[in-house]
Amino acid sequence: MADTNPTIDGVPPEEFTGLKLTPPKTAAAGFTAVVKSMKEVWGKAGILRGTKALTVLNQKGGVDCPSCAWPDPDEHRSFAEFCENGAKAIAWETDSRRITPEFFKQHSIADLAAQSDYWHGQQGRLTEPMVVRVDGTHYEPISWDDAFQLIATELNSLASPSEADFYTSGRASNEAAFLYQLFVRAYGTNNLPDCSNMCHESSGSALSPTVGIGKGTVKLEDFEKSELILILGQNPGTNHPRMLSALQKAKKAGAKIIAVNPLPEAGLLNFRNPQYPGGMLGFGTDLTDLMLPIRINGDSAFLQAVIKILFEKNAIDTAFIEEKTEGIAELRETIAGLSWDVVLEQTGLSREQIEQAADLIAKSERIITCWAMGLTQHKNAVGTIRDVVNIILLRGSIGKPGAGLCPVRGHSNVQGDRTMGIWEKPPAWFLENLKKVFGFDPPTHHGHDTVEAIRAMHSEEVKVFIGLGGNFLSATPDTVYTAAALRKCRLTVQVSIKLNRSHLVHGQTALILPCLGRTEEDLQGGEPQFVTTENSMGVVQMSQGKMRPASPQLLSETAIVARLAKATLGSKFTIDWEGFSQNYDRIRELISRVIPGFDNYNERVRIPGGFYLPNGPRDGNFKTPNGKAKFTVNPLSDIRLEPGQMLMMTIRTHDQFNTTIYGLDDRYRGIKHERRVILMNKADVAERGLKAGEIVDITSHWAGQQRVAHKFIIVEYPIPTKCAATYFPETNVLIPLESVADTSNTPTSKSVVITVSRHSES
Ligand SMILES: Nc1nc2c(c(=O)[nH]1)N[C@H]1C(S)=C(S)[C@@H](COP(=O)(O)OP(=O)(O)OC[C@H]3O[C@@H](n4cnc5c(=O)[nH]c(N)nc54)[C@H](O)[C@@H]3O)O[C@H]1N2
Ligand SMILES: Nc1nc2c(c(=O)[nH]1)N[C@H]1C(S)=C(S)[C@@H](COP(=O)(O)OP(=O)(O)OC[C@H]3O[C@@H](n4cnc5c(=O)[nH]c(N)nc54)[C@H](O)[C@@H]3O)O[C@H]1N2
Ligand code: SF4
Ligand SMILES: [Mo]
Repeated sequence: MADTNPTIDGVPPEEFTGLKLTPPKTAAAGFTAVVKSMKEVWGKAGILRGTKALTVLNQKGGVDCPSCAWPDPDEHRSFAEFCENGAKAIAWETDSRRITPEFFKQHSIADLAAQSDYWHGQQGRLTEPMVVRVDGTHYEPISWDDAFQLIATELNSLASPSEADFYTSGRASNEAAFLYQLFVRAYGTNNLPDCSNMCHESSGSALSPTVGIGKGTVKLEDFEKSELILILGQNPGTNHPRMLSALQKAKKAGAKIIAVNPLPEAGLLNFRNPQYPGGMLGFGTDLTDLMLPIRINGDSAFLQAVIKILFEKNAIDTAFIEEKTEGIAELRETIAGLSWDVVLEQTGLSREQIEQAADLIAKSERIITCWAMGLTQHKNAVGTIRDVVNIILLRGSIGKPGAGLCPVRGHSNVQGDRTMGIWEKPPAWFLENLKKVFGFDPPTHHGHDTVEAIRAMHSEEVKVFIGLGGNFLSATPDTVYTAAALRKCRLTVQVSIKLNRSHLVHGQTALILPCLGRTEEDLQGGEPQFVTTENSMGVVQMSQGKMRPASPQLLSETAIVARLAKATLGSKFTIDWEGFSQNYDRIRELISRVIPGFDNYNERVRIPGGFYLPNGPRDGNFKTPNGKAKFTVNPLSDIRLEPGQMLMMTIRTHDQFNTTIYGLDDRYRGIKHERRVILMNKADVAERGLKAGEIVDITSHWAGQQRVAHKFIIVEYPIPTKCAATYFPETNVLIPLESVADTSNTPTSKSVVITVSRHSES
């Protein structure tokens, strides 16, 4: 493969920033985290604005943190209900710097593409709608009316509505998301790919058929009531920092914790809670009782070995299994044939370690299993998560306090967006309800998910791409291919708050539509509006921005969707788009008529703290066709590494939110001021005749194809042999579009087969 070019291929520039290494940390948070939060917020937003933004963060009636989807306590919120990374998200959004039309006049699109993702984020907030027309080199201002007209004309000129794709990133509010899917379906397609397709889709695919709901079943308060918490493939210290408070409380109440992770992540080891004086002074709580340094994608082998031991010990909840489940006989029979040799090879663990874990599981009746991307982004991800379900069902550990399944969601409203109908495969009941309430026939054929959307753009079957938030180019796999796909579009549109790479690798015509962030006051017809979101535990609550908008020209996402719908559909349906955007209560009123669990939405969401959505399994009811939870038989990983190959996971640093790069450090892992690194085991480095600090190129291998990412510095790290780690999105160029999880079609961002070789300037 030839060298890649940021301007054409959408890859970040291959420049080093100056690596500094310190030993990995063995505790998370504490005083440094507080100092970092304040430095970030005051540095970007200024002291007054920054403090104002933070005082309403995660408070009842305030702003729901726009970062992750971890829930807030139902009761007793402290004055500082946020974490370092929540503060970074706020600082990033309340940035006092501005990108004006003058900026785009000065910098061509090609120049901007040559800058790093970090630099893009440092330029400040977008302020006006911008357009680049066919063969243009620079973005130019465009009025909102002209922008909507341009999109409407393109959409209405397509031979079929399925020639357009409508992406959503998980920060969009319930109101914006509901209106968006309504518009897209009224327009005539289910082409609603979203970030969830790359994230927890595997969890939904695993949970819906087995327990009858595609979401988690625990509440925050369950953590304190649990005897055992299993955390698989998740780095909460960085990605869900306030989960550490819940783990700390659980520990203090006597729970044990098992962490399954190739890396000894600081947040899994010890937590110094900055909300308590002791935590600030450096006194922490040890969290994990059993740390299992598993090989990448060895989880299914680990879980199946545990299941085998549970059967052998007869440590199963027979009464629960008989009453509530089906399919155990087949599981028992298949698992009996599991080979320990395969288990030990795939997990890289010892038999004793696995037996210790099984022992703790066998002894506990109230078990919570938490997981995130370390489980969901593999070929056999859905099967692995179904094995998590198998363990929970064997122990009867669901439908009672302190027990259950806890997929920990990513984006702050990704779960709510799906509830609102952002789904390329909408269930029939949802479409029927839309028809009943809005009087049109929604399309029933399935639309494109993210991977299918990329393929469809590449084959020019799709000609228009619209992104409600997110950074499609950088978040998706196979960067060079995806860049080519976006470039083939007639029109690409990005609704954004800051500059990102998806603005710079674009269709023949492209629009940037700048919108309000969640911290900003949203006035419609002079009346302040609020939006609502659903967190990882199914709590729906309000969020109301209080800050002055970054520019008077910004529109809310809801207003953008409403005006786009009006421009495109005119008065084709009796849907009062304008009325919706004037008063969000009207949208919520309609949501309550379409989606179960939202009765009296407007009233109940105004109660401080919001309300829980119904959750069958939480109450012991499995809404599967016959009312039983299902045991399933699942495959092990079929990845066989050839000599010299390693399996690579692409992970987040402590200084990023997905493709948004706040800074260049990965503080807890001791990797500073550099993102172009590859973490390898010392033995693997030596075996290849390489040395720590050397620069390598990484080649991925897939079905005879090779993809290359250039210039990464070797960092020796405590990671199992044959495993490597790099940061996303720099290495997305290595992930083949075809390499996806079975059933969920999620890109396998955590299982990339690679080799490394000394970098050569060719
Ligand atoms: N600050 C911050 N917060 C975030 C985000 C962010 O980027 N920054 N992103 C948000 C989003 S959208 C999401 S989805 C979540 C992501 O949250 P995480 O899933 O925690 O994020 P990743 O960095 O992808 O980390 C995956 C973890 O799984 C481990 N892992 C990787 N492969 C395997 C495996 O095969 N088996 C096991 N057992 N472990 C494995 C890695 O070592 C790492 O600790 O965080 C959300 N919150
Ligand atoms: N290799 C690899 N790839 C991955 C992953 C991985 O672990 N490894 N993780 C995957 C996962 S879990 C996810 S969720 C996806 C994330 O995919 P996306 O959700 O598409 O990406 P983000 O980086 O979260 O989006 C950032 C952009 O959102 C815009 N934005 C921020 N706030 C707002 C807002 O309030 N409104 C609007 N309209 N725009 C806003 C900003 O302009 C910003 O540039 O990436 C996936 N890609
Ligand atoms: S844990 Fe997540 S939601 Fe809570 S403050 Fe931190 S980043 Fe925000
Ligand atoms: Mo995610």
